[in-house]
Amino acid sequence: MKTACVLLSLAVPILLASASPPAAPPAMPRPAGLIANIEHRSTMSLDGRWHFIVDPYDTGYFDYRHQPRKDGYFLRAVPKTPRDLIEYDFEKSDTLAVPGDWNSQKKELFYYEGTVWYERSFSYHAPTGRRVFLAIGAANYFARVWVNGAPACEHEGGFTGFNCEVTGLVKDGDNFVVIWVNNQRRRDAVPTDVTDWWNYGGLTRNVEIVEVPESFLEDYFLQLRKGSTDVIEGWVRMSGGSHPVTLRIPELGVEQKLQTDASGAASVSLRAPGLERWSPERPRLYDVELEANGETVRDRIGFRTIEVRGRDILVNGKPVFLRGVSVHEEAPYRSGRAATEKDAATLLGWVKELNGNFARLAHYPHNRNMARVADREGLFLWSEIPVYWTIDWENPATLENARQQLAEMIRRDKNRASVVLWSVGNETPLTPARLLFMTDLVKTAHQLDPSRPVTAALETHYAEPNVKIIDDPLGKELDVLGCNEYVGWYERTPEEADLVTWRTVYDKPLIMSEFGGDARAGRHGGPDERWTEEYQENLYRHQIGMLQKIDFLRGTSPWILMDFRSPRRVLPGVQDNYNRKGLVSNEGAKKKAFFVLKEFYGGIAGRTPGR
Ligand code: GCB
Repeated sequence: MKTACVLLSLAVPILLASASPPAAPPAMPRPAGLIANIEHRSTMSLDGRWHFIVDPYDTGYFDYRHQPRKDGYFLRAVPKTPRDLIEYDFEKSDTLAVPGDWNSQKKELFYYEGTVWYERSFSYHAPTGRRVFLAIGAANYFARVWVNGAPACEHEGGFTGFNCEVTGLVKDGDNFVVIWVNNQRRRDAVPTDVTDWWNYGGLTRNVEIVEVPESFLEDYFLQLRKGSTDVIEGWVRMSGGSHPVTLRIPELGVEQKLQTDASGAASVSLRAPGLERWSPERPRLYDVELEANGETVRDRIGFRTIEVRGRDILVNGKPVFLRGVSVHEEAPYRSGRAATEKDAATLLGWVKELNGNFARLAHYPHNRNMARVADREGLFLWSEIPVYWTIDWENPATLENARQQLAEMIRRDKNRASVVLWSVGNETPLTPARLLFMTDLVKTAHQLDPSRPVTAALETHYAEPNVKIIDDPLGKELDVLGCNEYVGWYERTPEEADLVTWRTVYDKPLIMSEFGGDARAGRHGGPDERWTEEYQENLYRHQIGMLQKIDFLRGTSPWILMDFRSPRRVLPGVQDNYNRKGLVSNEGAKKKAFFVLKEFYGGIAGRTPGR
């Protein structure tokens, strides 16, 4: 893994990974299609305090013969007479904040992996002639949802949102929702059972009720046509049927009337003279309005092109160098899952302070605020699915799961100008089964979004003692090569980076998607002393020297912006369950290497080093 270079008190027991997914109850519907731009629809937030029950044996779901219970906790039953036997009580149970993971909120849940039941009530006026959805931004990892005791939907995948249609389930007055969330790691899941990050469980992102018309604008995709400066093209899709849709961009004087076909689709192609393209230097966003069936959906969209030509990445037709850093969805100053706009602004603010124009969002789709803030601030993003390390490559259900997560990631963020790269995975092994699996994902990404290049963080090896070569056969399928390498940390010394040169068998741009080493903030010593800020600083200096000699290098995203929790990192007094490769500590202290990278990026802003 590490020598790799890549194209690119426990009251509750800790549960071990099980071999197979939890059995589905009968008649649990699949989620409805994701509704685009939920944040600007008519919504009612269900964020706040939710009651929870920790259920390591899944008592609320299965009976003692392991059959799904008809009287499970989802009924939220209350005794009607003193004789009634009901062995749970949400009302009297403790609460957790939503959004938020359970591990960082309750000491006794720090290491917990298993089932937690969430419950909250809400009063509601069920609108007539409207459809109602329950939108869950993310539930890690598996979720089953009931509204007023009736099954609403289930979803697998911890980092993408899903919607359950609850039109017939909600009523006027008091309602309740119960969500079973299970974060048991599984060999056949995506991600699989071993990762280098904390398996934060729970309702980690916003939960809201969304109201839309009977036939509603479900999705749309608007982009600047490649090679053009003012032609916007794409499509809109109604939930079904032929309907008029009006598209307006008032600041550009654009108004286009569309008519969807019987399937609900219409394509868009329009000229918008005077359009100012989005770029990191001038992140111009336009108010876009889409009116359909009495609903006006408002978005803020930036228009730019992204292309790969030979070894160059072109944005708006001009070569760019991506001055970045990798980022985990870890909350600054408090740890746990980041979820808020403020978290996103802090994390991405540090990227800007580094003189960066790019963040690699590792290793899974991050919350929606990241791309919104990046759109506003003028940062490029790499967005990835958790196809990480040793996936169950030969399992068709695992591939289907990965495809679904890829589709959900693309569906939510495809209108964000900041997102310039979709990544289909990280450090995957060189086996035929993996190649088929990953190739399928690359093709799926291209099909779903023909406008953006696809990448992956690959591993590499030495062709000669000091020559690293990028020749992973997956490179053939990718548009941009991602490569992770740890010269000076997992292999060799920082000084030896001076000897290393790089080759590729592909005429494609390379992003060095990871490099780095651990330092405990405030720990000082010589440049040869591991875990010190000086060691990390020295490593960055030598890495930067090596990287600048790679003539096909078009971006860097060292590992990593901020220290993040990982159960793999157990060294007392140093790691204490944190991966310490951050340029910033989990408490927000900037380490010496932060300033080395900042200086480097400041010096190359606007040009491509090594060219
Ligand atoms: C890697 C992985 C990343 C790890 C990192 C490390 O290659 O892609 O997820 O956290 O190395 O620190 O070892």
